[in-house]
Amino acid sequence: MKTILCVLCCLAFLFALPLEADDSLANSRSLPNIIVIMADDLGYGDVSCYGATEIQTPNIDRLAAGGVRFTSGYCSSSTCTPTRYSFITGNYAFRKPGTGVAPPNAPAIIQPGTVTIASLLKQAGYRSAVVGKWHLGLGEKDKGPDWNGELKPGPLEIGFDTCFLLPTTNDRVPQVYVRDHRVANLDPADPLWVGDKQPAGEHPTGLTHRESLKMDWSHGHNQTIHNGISRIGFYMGGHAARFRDEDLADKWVEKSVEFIAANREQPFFLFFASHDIHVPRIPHERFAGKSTMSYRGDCIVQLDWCVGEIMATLERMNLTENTLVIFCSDNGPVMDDGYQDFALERRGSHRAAGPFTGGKYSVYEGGTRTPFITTWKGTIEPGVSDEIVCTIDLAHSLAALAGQPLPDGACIDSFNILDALLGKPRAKGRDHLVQQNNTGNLLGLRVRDNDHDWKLIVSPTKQAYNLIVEEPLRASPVPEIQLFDLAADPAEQHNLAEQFPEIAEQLQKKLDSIKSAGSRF
Ligand code: NG6
Ligand code: CA
Repeated sequence: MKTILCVLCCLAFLFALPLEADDSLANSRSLPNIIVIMADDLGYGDVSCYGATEIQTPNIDRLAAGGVRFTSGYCSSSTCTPTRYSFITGNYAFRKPGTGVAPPNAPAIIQPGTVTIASLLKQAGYRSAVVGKWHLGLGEKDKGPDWNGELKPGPLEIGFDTCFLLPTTNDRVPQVYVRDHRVANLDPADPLWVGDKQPAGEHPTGLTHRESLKMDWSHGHNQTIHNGISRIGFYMGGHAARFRDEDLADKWVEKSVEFIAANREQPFFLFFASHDIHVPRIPHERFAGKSTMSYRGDCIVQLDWCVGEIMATLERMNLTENTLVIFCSDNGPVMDDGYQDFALERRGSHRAAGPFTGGKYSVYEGGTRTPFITTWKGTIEPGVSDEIVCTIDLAHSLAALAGQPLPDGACIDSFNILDALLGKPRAKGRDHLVQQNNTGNLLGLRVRDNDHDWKLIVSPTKQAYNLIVEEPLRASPVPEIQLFDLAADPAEQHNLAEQFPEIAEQLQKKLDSIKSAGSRF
């Protein structure tokens, strides 16, 4: 009897094993793939589904036609590094000093051990990749990137399984790709040196060899020259590893397609971090002249092509019904951001920030209210939503989608607005949002209740950059406290702070309490 029981137990155990394994596979497979496509410096009015008429973006428009197009979709900051920091950590960047635009030799800004959108999805069984612009630093604190050695910590130490990166922005040195922990194609016999001081001896720069440049600079951007373009910062060596600006978009698509193909059998998370339409705007030759708006417009066409390629890849691999795609931007638009690329001269009647005031660097709506589209064939009902959603909410919302609770103290400014992102009827987005400039010394607070859509702007410096996107970049004087009624005045033209001082004060108190306690407490 004992032997029979023992044999039965063993048999049961043997049969149970593969069943359990199959079960967990089935569970993780039922999780959708997630792709976040983040454009760079793309304004609310820069794509045709948000009203642009001087340029057509058929692939982005197709996302909107098949998904939810948000009219109050935001990034959390009006520059790149703080928005990306918040997207990845779910925390407002103003809480962490050192999250402003990262220089070429910046060390990793997000420390290993931080709960991130990638670490949360990894726990749920996702394979994650970031492909494209990183701009969140690489390497150890006080040391920065070891360009000729191991580049860590970086994305792989905070939850991503693999990465293929442009380390900072392409107007900053160096022009090399980083694959996982190393500069790709680096020849050890020609080491890469990166610094902020001009090297001794003959070193052509945008100042000394200005006449040789294929795109002239307008402010800054006059240091080391590569590919006929002078940059911010200096570098030498690493010649075999250097890329051509014209090839970036193709490379992001190629590496993303590789990642999707390799992971199609299991849930994956791809952060497609486009460099378009940041300066220097150098599209591939096949996109040159494809818009009426010179380089800036041609880069929008190139960005739209990338979106089309990602979607075509999903279709080819039969993944559209199992993939949530989110399209967003890292900050609002700017025309002349340091190179003479005729963005202003050739803009025609185009309004890059759409109906809004301000752009990149400002906390007026144009700085952070940007295109924001979610699509998932068969799950998301197409439509337009005016719910308030922000890139900072993706950490919490996507963790919820993957069934991952947030650990205590993680993602303190990130809301679970998954239902709103999925366009569910009557689902609510946020009721308030803090908008910040690069360093967080200028803050905006949008608050929505049943009766009002208030916006408070606090500018201790009494200055705002890029207030009118259609004019050369400059600082304009503004009052320290401004209050707008966004429902009646979306363009933030009528300051009501003196008319409704008690409301301004109430919003100021709310802002102070968010600053000290976190958004969800
Ligand atoms: C600014 C640069 C600008 C751009 C920006 C970062 C100058 C004069 N301006 O300091 O060209 O690189 O930083 O842009 O150097 S972001 O989109 O990555 O935040
Ligand atoms: Ca940007």
